[in-house]
Amino acid sequence: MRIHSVTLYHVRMPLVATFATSTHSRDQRDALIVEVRDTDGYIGWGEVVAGFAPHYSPETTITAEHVLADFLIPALFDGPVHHPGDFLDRVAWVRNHNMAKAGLEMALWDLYGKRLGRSLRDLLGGTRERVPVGVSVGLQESPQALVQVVAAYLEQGYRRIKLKIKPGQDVMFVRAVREAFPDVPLQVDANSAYDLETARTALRPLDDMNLLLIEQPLAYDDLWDHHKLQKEFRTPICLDESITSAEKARKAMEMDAARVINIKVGRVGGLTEAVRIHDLAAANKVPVWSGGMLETGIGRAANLALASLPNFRLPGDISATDRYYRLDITHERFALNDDGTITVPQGPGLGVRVNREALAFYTLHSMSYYAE
Ligand code: NPQ
Ligand code: MG
Repeated sequence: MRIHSVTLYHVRMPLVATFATSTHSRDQRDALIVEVRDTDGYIGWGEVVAGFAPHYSPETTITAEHVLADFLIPALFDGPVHHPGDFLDRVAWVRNHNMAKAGLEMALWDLYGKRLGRSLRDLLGGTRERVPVGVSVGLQESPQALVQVVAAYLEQGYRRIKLKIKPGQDVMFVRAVREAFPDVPLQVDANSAYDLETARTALRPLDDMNLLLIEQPLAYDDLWDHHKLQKEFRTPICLDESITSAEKARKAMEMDAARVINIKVGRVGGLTEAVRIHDLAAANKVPVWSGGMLETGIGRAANLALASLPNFRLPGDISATDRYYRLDITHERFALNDDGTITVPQGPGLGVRVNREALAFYTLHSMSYYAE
């Protein structure tokens, strides 16, 4: 593939409902959409999931735009790309900025698949046609309010519920949901809101609530204290923020700091690295599942393709489009099947078509870059 040009669109999309985690609360989603065009006229799309502010990870929409414009896109223009993985090798010298790398790599995968007439799912080695999904429920005012929100999602057909927690809004809230729905598959995510001392005492009662896992209770870059916490809990500790590469995943598994791994394409620097983590976890008998970053239809399609791989053994945070957006930037909208799954797109590449009118409607600014 010879790349002709790249266009970056900074979009800001209103969310259907405010989403609150231990770190912050948002009612709109910023993202950077990447359009890659090759010299034969094929187009590929990608999504950079970094947010407006660096609450979840160090990157933001604007740092990603900077790193793409000044380093990653010039490297892409440096020569032909035979495979999306080639491009990542060429920019391995760029430290971190995983979400920026992943957004451009995703566009190259889409382009690569369209050129070959093959779906991303097939290219990645996916085996399933539909994948089990769940919903991530933001922090609510009271345990009663939370139970009502959960009831509504169960009504819609979600078969697994993830509750956000933080100090002061944890045990009472989770217990209320567990008592209202004794059999529902349930898990919690603290987004790094505790330190080891507070976690081992405050979260203690959660160990008796039959949870699938406790996600990232401690610092966003920690492994060791998660290892120490796991020794005191029967419930599996799952890492999200801390796993930024296959190397980190290896170390976490070696020290028993992650009995489950949440895989996010952006956080780990692309689909190639995500598959590497999947394979490594499979070899260690550690189940993985697909996290979510409130993606548009582009990133959502990529998550579905990835989650069709065999070691994705827990439902993903890949909800239906209408859980987040009234109008998306893809013509395709993803909906829940009756069995609590979402169907993986089958068309070439990501298998979605961008709605250029919607994209323009949400775009704050865009910039095009051309190969020499
Ligand atoms: C997580 N996602 O697993 C992330 C956190 C996250 C679906 O729970 C705006 C506001 C964007 C909050 C992206 C889910 C966000 C956000 C991701 C939270 O930790
Ligand atoms: Mg998380």
